[in-house]
Amino acid sequence: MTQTAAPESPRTSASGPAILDAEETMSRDQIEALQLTRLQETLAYAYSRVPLYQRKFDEAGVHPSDLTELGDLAKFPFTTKEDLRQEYPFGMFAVPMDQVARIHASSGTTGRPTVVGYTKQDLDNWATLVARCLRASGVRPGMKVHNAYGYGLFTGGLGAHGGAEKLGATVIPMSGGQTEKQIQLIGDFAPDAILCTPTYLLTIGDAMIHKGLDPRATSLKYAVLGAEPWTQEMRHELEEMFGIKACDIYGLSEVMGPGVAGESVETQDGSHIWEDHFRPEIVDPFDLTQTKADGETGELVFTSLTKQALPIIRYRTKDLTTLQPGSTRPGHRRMGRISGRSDDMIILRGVNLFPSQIEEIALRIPELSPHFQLEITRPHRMDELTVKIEPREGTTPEQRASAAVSLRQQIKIHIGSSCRIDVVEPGSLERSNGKLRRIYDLRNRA
Ligand code: DLL
Repeated sequence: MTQTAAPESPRTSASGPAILDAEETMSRDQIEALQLTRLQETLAYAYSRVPLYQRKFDEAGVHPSDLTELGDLAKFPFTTKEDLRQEYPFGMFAVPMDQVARIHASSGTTGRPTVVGYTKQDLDNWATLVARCLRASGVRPGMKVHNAYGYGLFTGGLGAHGGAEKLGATVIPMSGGQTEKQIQLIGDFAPDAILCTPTYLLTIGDAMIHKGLDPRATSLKYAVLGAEPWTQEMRHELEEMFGIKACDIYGLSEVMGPGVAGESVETQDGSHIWEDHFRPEIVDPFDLTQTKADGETGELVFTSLTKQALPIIRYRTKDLTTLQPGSTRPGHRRMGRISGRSDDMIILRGVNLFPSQIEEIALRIPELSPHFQLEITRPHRMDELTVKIEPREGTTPEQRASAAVSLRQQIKIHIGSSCRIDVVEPGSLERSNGKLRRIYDLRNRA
């Protein structure tokens, strides 16, 4: 009897080599040629369809036809979160509402939320770019992906979901929170990869250990982590804890959502920005007219090249980083880790301080977690810093007390600032979409 072989399913290539999009393998020259055409189209499109851009370009005395080379972009005005807030809710949309397929919004803990929209084509491009990131980070068609980014108005959950589906993975749409249930489903469904914030993966790992489970014994092999800054120390800790490879994924709602840039598992050398869809620049946050060269630190600025519903021109991310030449995707530049936000730098009694420095120190003290908040007050005439930090689950009061002493000493030695340490209960600091607000600067009100 002859047997007909079953048709090969595209979902059987879990261990096969990655098949890249044509744009991923373009040379730098090809990318820049594509960027120039797309930039000219985007500027003309935004100017003719969004009153705010028309007003801002006119005020700055520039016209889309002034862009004849990529460097001309520096003549155009910046866009800020404040612009989106002022045009709340839909004033920056460039298409009629019947062409908007989806709306997302920032959590808006202070003031109005920022609202973003997508056409069907935008959603398709977004899924393509997230799929690229996941594939670069080791995820393959046919793998099971546990998605613990929050679903809802936040772009993390649905953005990651669309990319994982587009890649041909099996998505488990768990969303954030319910740590007990996360642990159960990771055990029962045996996912290959997990998508969530780095601090939430740590919370899951700590909770497993607290229950007597070994995170290294799970089926997980890859983690694709982002939505908040994280350090190399955190990567090492999570990779050791779970026996996985952890890669970065970067993005922001105003520019698209997750998937603006993603890291390659074989090099783990920073996220490649998908430059066929976004033109990045680095500018001096204190003198915005100064564009920085590759390798120099400054604020990351993005212009979208293909977006229909919400074209975004020179959006100031406030994220501080560098641009470097591409490695595994040579036509696309890589971003360094985000060292901080230009609005997150604390000047404490004249010393510049970023939350990432505290994270690095906290991770070297085994009894402490990197879940912390910095509170700055000025009760008399001097600034005072209080670090509120959660200890690891299962630590004793004595261990917590001695960890607080070590943390205070290490901050004094490495940063030069004296501070108070307040070790709070595990899980007690407030989170939004799995992210902790790091800084509470109460100096003006104190
Ligand atoms: O956090 C989108 C996202 C979701 C990215 C899931 C990655 C994974 P927003 O809520 O608009 O969007 O927050 C954007 O988060 O400007 C950065 O300050 C920070 N951020 C995002 N990804 C990273 C990362 C999403 N990989 C803001 N490293 C950005 C450091 C990140 N910071």
